[in-house]
Amino acid sequence: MKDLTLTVQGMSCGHCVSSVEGALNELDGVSEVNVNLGEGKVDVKFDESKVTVDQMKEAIDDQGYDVVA
Ligand SMILES: [Cu+2]
Repeated sequence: MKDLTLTVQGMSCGHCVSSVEGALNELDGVSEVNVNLGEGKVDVKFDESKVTVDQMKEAIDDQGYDVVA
């Protein structure tokens, strides 16, 4: 299990938080998602053998938000 913090731009309200959380939780291998709206940070706990960082970035991107780091 690995921890990662992504910096995401464009999240502005609770709806954005649930969109990002929902998209990440749908991925097999993601076990925990925590969005910090004020800081624009997304903490994820995931299984490296099941899901890649790129897949998680893409899932966030698909919701209309930019992963900048
Ligand atoms: Cu929003």
